[in-house]
Amino acid sequence: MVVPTTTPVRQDTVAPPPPPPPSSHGGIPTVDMSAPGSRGALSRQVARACAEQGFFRAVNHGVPPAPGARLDAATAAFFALPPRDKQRAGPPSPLGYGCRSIGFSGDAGELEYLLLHANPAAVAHRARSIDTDDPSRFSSVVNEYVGAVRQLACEILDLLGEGLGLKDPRSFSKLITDADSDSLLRINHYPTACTIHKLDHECQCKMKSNVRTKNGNVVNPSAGARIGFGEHSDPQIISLLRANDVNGLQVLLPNSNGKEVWIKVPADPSAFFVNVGDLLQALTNGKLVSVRHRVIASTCRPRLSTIYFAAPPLHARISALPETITAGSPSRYRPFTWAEYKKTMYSLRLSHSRLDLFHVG
Ligand code: GA4
Repeated sequence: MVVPTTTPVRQDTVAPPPPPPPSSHGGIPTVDMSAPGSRGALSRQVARACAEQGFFRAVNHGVPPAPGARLDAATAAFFALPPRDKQRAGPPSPLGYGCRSIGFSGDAGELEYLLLHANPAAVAHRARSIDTDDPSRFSSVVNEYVGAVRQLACEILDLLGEGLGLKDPRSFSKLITDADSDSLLRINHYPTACTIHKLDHECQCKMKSNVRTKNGNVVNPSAGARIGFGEHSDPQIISLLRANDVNGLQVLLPNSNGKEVWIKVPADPSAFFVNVGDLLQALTNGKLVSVRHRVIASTCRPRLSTIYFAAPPLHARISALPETITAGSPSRYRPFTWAEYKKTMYSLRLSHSRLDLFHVG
């Protein structure tokens, strides 16, 4: 009789192979969206990056460069306008043109920006104050970009749904393709140190480097680094950022000793940087993590970044998907609507860990 030297393994008990570790870009996981290999391996790779870092660089993502280049040209032309012309699109309410001031609680950064609702009717309305010569040209440039980036966001969310083994892998993407989706597009311009001072002077922007809150506290002391956009997590489902070749983005990640450290993200204009938002953390019962990040403005080169914040409709009810709840990991957050979450976030400072307020127990 021949005695087998190893116990045969039954095929149906074999666990799927672990995902290949994403390659690294200065410590930042990189996912090649067009790499040869199975969709299963790709979905596990995306899920792993979103669970471990809440952040990754997507390369070979399939979004053609032309819509981004057209949007960059249109927004750079806007930021080059005299301050008085830009102010026609402001002040931010929170949408519109903003200079230094962020939100309503006294936060500020070394930047100017355009914050737009991503739906075409809202874009058309806002375009009238942004491109007074040809608003419909500006709208079509924005809509074309949003269409292309939303498609990539859906693809990433579907891969996440598959990687997490959801019964309906489209659960996440359905929230952002809803006609009433509350997604936003933000274009941030971080001018050089001397340009922003000129801007302050010309637009008589009351916000200087030290900004005081209602109770008189200094909230953005400019000791050392120029804080372009202070530490925060994105509230929505997922964010896709594309920027020019100027560094500045940093993410807060645990090092090999488990201590959280700021990691500099090397610029890559051809890539999208993807980060998990608070809602995705809540929907997955904390399996995916919403990463804290910030931008340090360069003193000598202007940074231009465009971020698509994919969000559900205001009335969408956010609660952990059943597949993410087990006896050992009960529901961590109480259900809430996106409208309720938005109201809370606008009452708080940028750096607040607002999802903690929805934690049960
Ligand atoms: C951070 C992510 C997005 O830029 C943003 C920001 C929003 C705003 O600028 O109006 C907020 C901030 C962001 C979270 C807390 C609140 C709201 C400023 C602020 C202090 C557009 C978003 O959705 O949330």
